[in-house]
Amino acid sequence: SAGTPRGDPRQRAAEALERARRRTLALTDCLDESELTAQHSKLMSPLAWDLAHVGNQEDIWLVRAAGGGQGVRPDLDSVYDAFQTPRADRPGLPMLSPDEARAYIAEVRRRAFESLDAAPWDAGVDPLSEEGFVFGMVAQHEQQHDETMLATHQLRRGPAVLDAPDPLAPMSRAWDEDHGEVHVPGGPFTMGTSTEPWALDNERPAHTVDVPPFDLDAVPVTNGAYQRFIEDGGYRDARWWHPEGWAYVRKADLSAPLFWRRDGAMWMRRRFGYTERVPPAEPVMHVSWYEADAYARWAGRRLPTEAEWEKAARWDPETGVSRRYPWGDEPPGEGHANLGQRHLRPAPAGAYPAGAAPCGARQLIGDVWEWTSSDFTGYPGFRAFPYREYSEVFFGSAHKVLRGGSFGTDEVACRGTFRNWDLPVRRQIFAGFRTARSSGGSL
Ligand code: AVJ
Ligand code: FE
Repeated sequence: SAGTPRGDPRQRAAEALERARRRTLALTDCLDESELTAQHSKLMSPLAWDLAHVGNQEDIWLVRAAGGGQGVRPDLDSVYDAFQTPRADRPGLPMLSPDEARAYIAEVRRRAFESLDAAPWDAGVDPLSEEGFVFGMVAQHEQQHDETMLATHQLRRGPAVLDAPDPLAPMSRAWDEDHGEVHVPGGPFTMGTSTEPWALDNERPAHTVDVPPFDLDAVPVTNGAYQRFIEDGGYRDARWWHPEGWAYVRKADLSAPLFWRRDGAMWMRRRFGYTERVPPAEPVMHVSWYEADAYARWAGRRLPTEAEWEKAARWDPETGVSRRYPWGDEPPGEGHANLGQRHLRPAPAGAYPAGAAPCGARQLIGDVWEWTSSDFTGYPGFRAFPYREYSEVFFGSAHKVLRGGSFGTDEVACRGTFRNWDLPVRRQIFAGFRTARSSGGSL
């Protein structure tokens, strides 16, 4: 049925874990010890911390919780607990050296595979291991840190160390000029999931939400469109800004997305160690929620709610059923979406026609995370699982929801129901947005 992984669940888990590890090593083997232990930005951990942290979570959840073992290094839990030490203070921790971290995570992985072989996966036997949930959770966790490490690479100064081919441009017109919008009719749809086996607690349970009719940008807002907001004095006009956003741009003295710099009449940006002209047709990224919100108001529009985003991405008007992905239930293929760090940038707006949703919107999955207007809260019937610190402690009005994944998100950590969240001031993540308006006049 839809939402059930194909093939042997053990094999699916093993493949997801191995794919995550190949990526973790690719992101860390390319830098020397001093670069791995340096703090490239106060916003981020040293890469050597992420490296051992993914292994420590695997030690806790796969070696100990699922496998019933003693754990490889329980004494390291406090060093790699994200809640005990904020990112800015992590350089002061008694961390493993990069080589020690590599040996630690390899040993944890060896023991995790023993747990995987022994796990009783009959439905109902053990909620921690049913359908391999906890293995999927750990693979998603490592991939999320890999995306965070990719953001650290973007913040790092110095010569480029990563390389990847560019994504294909759309075949058709210049989408940066007039990208148009799509219509989503009003009415109820199923939001969230109760059947997707590796869905995290915050995606559950499935519930009905009645969404009034709205129009949505067919593609994410582009650099070209965003430049017009800048050139129209958008950053200097309080009318467009949320009051907190206005205070923030004044104080931080912001005038463009992070990593942009003006060179005469041209906008330039730094991207993974290279400086290049800002490509007008590409989705804008490295903007905070406040900037996205201000742009939308300037454009006479607003950010979509999280429910609107998910209805546009999943609701099939033919069947009334919510899909796993905009294009259907099949896992993301290379023609559907720009995911998995195959490329080191978003594709131009209008790419991936095969990944379009029933409403016609493109690039909802992949390319850039999309800010929504919604606060991160639990769905009706939410139950924290397997630990409160994954989601529940972040619920409230401090964090805004992002949807859809970026070019740096692996498919295991991305689907139509997947919810990401961050503070509205965050700019180092691979986040952009699209805008919406209610049908029939009012915003
Ligand atoms: C879901 C991306 C906000 O990185 O803080 C990693 C994921 N949780 N380790 C984050 C996560 C625990 C989380 N985000
Ligand atoms: Fe983590």
